[in-house]
Amino acid sequence: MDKPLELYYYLRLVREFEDRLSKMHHQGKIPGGVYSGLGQEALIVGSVYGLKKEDIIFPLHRDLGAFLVKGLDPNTLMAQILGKKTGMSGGRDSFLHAGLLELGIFGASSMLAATLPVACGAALKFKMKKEPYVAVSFFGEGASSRGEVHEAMNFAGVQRLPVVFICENNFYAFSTPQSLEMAIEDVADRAAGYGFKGHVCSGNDLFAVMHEVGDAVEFARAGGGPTLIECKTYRWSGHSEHDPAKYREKEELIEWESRDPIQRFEFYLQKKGHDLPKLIEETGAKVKAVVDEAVKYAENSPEPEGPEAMEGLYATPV
Ligand SMILES: Cc1ncc(C[n+]2csc(CCOP(=O)(O)OP(=O)(O)O)c2C)c(N)n1
Repeated sequence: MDKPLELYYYLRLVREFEDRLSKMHHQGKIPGGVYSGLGQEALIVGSVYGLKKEDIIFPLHRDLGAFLVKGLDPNTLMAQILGKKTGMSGGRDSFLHAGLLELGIFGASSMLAATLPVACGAALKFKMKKEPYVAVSFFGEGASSRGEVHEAMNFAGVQRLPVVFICENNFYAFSTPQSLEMAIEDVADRAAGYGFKGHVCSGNDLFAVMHEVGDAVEFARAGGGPTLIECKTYRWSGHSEHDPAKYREKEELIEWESRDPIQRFEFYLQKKGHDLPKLIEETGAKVKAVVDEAVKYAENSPEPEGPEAMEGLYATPV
């Protein structure tokens, strides 16, 4: 598949997957929370698409799409979300905390931003072993107020670590608006205090994200050190499926929906000469089939046996 079409496929796959999860949540089929990233697809696809398998990503609760773009089988992801034995953690927890190191995906911790210092640890290992890989750590603007973010960025700056910090600024941390989260406009400004560059870009513009992240990854790989990239975006849904998001103005949501990152990319594809209605239909059918198959696979997968919950808790004595 040529690159723009593959990017389009991922944008549509992430949206279809999350859309389906939202419906399944309302049908009572999902044991756990669903934190939709609808509207934020470009920043996820744009950040993860160009990475190597050995690069490690540290996604958070709204970054389900990152798993798909990093190469996780949609069947396995759906099985994980439904708590089945065939999921990454064999049914031991929800999507939120699972990772898969073979694919360079580190599972999130419940404590927001607790993975940023871990990303620095991974980056330090790359640096010490002279491996040409990069750690990419995602977090929201709400999480950016936590102390661990300061500690991680300070350490990354001092050690010139190959890490890229990606702040998904969607202007709300649950119901708290950005104006009550911080006294500055751009989280990226904080990078200066740690001795590295901070850039702001539109998280709804796939190419803008790809350029910023691509440059930062290249810089980190070449030994230049960390970069902070702030992607301005918006989550169309509430914080989670149980949040009706009444704290936002309808007009604000409509404005951001009109900045749909996928429609924007479709416009690009049309300008490139693609038959857009045909492409929309064909890609839609393709991603629907992938998600249908994932749901079927997950629903038909076995539940874990009770006693298995005790496995893997302690290291096996040598
Ligand atoms: C340390 C900590 N405080 C609070 C929470 C509860 N919590 C989970 S997500 C969230 C909002 C996070 O907002 P932000 O970081 O902006 O990311 P977004 O959800 O907007 O993507 C909160 C308050 C938590 N998980 N960890």
